[in-house]
Amino acid sequence: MTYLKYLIIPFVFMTWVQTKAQLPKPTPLQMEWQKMEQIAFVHFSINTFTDMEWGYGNESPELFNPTQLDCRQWVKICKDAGLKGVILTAKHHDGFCLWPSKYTGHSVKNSPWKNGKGDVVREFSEACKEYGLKMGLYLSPWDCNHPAYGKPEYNQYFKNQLTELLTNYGDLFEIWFDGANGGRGYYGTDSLHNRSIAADYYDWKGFVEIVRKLQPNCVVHGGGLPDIRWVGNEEGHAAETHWSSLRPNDQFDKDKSRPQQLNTGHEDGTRWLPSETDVSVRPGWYYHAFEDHKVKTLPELTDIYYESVGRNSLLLLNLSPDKRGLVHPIDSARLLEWKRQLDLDFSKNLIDKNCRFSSGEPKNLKSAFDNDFNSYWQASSTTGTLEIDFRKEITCNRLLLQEYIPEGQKVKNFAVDIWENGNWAELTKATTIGYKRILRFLPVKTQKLRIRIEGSLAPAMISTVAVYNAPVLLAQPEIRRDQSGKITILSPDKIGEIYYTTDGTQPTRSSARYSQPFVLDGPAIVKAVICNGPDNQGETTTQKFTGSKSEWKIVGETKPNPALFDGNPGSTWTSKKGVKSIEIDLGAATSFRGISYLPDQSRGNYGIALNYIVSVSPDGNTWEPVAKGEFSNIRNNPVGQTINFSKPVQFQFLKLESTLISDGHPSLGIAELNLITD
Ligand code: FUL
Repeated sequence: MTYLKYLIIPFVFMTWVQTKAQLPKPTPLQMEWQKMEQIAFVHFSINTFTDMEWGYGNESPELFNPTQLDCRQWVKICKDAGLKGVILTAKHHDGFCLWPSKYTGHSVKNSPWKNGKGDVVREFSEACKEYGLKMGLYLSPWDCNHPAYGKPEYNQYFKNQLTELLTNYGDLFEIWFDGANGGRGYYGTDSLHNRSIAADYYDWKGFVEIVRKLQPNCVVHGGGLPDIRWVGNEEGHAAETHWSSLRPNDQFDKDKSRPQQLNTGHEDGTRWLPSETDVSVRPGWYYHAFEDHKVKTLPELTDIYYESVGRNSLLLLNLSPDKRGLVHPIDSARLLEWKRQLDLDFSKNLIDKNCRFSSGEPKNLKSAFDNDFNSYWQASSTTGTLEIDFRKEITCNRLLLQEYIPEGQKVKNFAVDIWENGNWAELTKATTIGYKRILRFLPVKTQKLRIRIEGSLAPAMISTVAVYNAPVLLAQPEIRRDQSGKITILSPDKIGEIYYTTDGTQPTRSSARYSQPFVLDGPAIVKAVICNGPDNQGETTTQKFTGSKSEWKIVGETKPNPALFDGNPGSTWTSKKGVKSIEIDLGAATSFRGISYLPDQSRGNYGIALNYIVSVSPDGNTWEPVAKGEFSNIRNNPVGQTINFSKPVQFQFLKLESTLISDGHPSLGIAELNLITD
């Protein structure tokens, strides 16, 4: 045994010395970027005026005419909301430029705004300077307006524009090259057509060289993934296990999608490529008045914070100024509420000078608790413990940890214990930490707390441990109706009591208290709220239901189909392989003026329709098409879509078909399908 020790110890030591040497580390620029933690996006352009998410490139610059454009208002809101930098869409996929580019007429210079003398990028850069926020720009490589798009010379056009933006507007902290490319566009012609490009079409290397030369302190998003990576979705969450490192492109796992791997990173990654979580405060990236009631709620935005910043990612939160050129008051109020909530959550670190700390490795122990990122405690092996004795009973529901990542990300998994009746009891287990990891749990009372690092790539370096007791933020209830008309109301966190109304009024503690499902078929409106204790009332959920679905049948299917008719966005119906459509027998001639389609909401996003044809029929045999089009950006942002017909129809049969399903999936997936009747 004694001899064995001499063999094992050098072996273990060698293994982690080796691993340590190989661990990827951030550059000082990546480190500075990561410490910003939360930044803003602003999507504002011609799409704001055409009510679109992806323009076609043939929109007239005449349409761009904000009446009260004020970039100072946007930037001030971002600053007040605690966001540290702002990225503006200087040019989106439609090719319209918010600055008077020398290289195209498709810009503000041919718009009525300020008689063509305006420059939004200039006003934006001045506002950023005034409020002390870092400035970033988004420049879309896909350009549906430019005649040369798809030909080699377009790369030069793009470089010219990039040079203009990087030269004339002061320092940039981030440049965003968007990878999206839907193919279709006008490209300076009279007809809508497709231009496909090869995988190596863009001169990413050349683009990045220009950035390095003109703005050496600017990180690059996209563009062959040089500095930072997309988090793999536009819903606002990094995976719980989240590595800031990634393998080279040709070593990605074959059995997992690329977005899934960007969402987790690779434990054995060899490049430091931290993730950025981009998500909009609204369902879309651009302003649409019809989404005013869909601005994310406070609990939703708070979840986004915990699932991005709290999972080792950086949050990029989008604002969508409206046609006036101002952020809508609903959005600005929500952002400020969000800031207030986060300030409350982290208002008091319960680790203070009265606490006592212990560990198997006592050296530099205090450095883990001194709130200084640059000082850290280091474990002596790939496991280790950190123990806090509060010396009085405390109540807590948040644990914040930070690894000293300038030396790489190491922790693979850890557990948290609390002190219960004179013994340690495991509270929770988790995986990675990285730059910042925040665990949320239901409030516990304890006098001691212990962090057990169970495995790491090399001895962990922990620079921050903090413990908080955040006020309980009540989630919004979920209201579902199944095919039989049965309504179920759920409290996602299973905290508090649910109160509801069915007459359109606001529910309060004096409204009906929900205890079990009830039937309410036909057109209906249900509002519900969660209350906890005498003073804590959450936000109201409002759910409108159109006519009854009790007689609906999927043509060709004999079994009832709960997934399509259960009112549960979390379950999805899929068509048979190779069939990219659905026919529904509504049971009787029904009048409606459109339909709504919710694609699969699972992380795999199965069978998303990229385009649609809706047809109606009196008998299921002769069909009349009533709407045809595409769902822009639905793959990255699979939110509910609305299809409005040019006039109301009255028919018994409805067909939704798609000729283009995302990711080459052989079937159409539908989480929910509803008629629009009002
Ligand atoms: C996507 C784009 O297609 C969206 O329109 C939006 O700009 C988002 C941030 O990136 O890829």
